[in-house]
Amino acid sequence: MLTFSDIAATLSTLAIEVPSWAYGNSGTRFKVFPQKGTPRTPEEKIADAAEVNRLTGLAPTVALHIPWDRVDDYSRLRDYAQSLGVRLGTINSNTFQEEAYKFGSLCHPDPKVRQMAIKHHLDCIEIMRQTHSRDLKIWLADGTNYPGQDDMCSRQERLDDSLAQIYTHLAPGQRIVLEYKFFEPAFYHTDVPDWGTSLLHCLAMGPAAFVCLDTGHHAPGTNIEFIVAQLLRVGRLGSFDFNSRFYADDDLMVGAADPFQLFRILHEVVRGGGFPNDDVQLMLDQCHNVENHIAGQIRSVVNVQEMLARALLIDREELSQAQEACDPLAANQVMMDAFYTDVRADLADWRVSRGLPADPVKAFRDSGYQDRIESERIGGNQASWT
Ligand code: PSV
Ligand code: MN
Repeated sequence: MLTFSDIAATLSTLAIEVPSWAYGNSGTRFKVFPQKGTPRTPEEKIADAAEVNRLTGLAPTVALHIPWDRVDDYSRLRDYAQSLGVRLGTINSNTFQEEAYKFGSLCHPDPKVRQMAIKHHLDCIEIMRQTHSRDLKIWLADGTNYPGQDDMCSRQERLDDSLAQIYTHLAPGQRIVLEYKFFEPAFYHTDVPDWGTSLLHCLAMGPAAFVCLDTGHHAPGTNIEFIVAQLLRVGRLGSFDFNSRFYADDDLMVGAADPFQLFRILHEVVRGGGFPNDDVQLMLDQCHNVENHIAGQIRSVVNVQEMLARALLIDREELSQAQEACDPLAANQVMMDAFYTDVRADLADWRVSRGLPADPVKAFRDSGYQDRIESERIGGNQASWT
């Protein structure tokens, strides 16, 4: 059994990207609950994200969503982020909120709509140049609600063609990460429903295209860690959107619903060379509907850190020996010993040794930051996904 000091150096390289939209108001299709102090501008979202990083040392980059985070001057936004000790990360395109996209975007039957969606992605690539972002993340709401509504195969061909057009505009060092989701908002069929479809399109695009795995986008019971292992094996796991689900795409705090699943996923990430590895971007994709936005983000990055620490504690040599000896009880015991190791006290010490608060959520509550933004952020339009 390894000890915390064996893994501390590796664990210290952990960096989790936070999503700008987590700081805005969110809810369900029934109700969005506004919170006091919610950011009204991309700058205010970045300031909140910087607070998460300041208290945890874990969140050095912020992902933007376009057009939600549209500004006139992206170099200025980049400098602003830098002045707060963070950087701008993945640029997320949005092809799900325009009237024109009612029947799809990159897969739409009408070439004019497809062209509009392609143009949006080219705009995102230009933003990436100015923000110094590496990744363009594409998630498509495309699909159909009824059998026969459109020809599924033709839609794949259109997607192939649209993605190829976008891909050719990537600058050296830039990447596309293609996210999949098995349902919603389309309910009969989705154009990129699973990792296999995403992978096929990535292979067709070229070596700078990777799959994005959102942990909430799978049917109940799916063995997500197998998908992680498989994508790492073929070198095409580009990024994670971490969150938790009980039912569907719930976007709850990662590690909240099933910490053991998160542990198993992170074990495969480590096993497959996905950590430490800058090429696998660990990102949150969450909404905080009933909890404080900033505290919810802090709790989430700490949850990833805790489960990663436990995954790193797995004695891989012992595990391999038990596996090669076909001894399932011993092999499983190695996994469970690591999983049941409480790393919270060691992590508190680790934080203090780096000048960070031992308990980041408590430190946030005591910091007065929330009071300050509640009194300063009066008027204007609070950010919200609706
Ligand atoms: C879609 O459900 C998704 O997971 C995509 O990553 C979007 O960009 C994000 O949620 C925010 O709507
Ligand atoms: Mn996502």
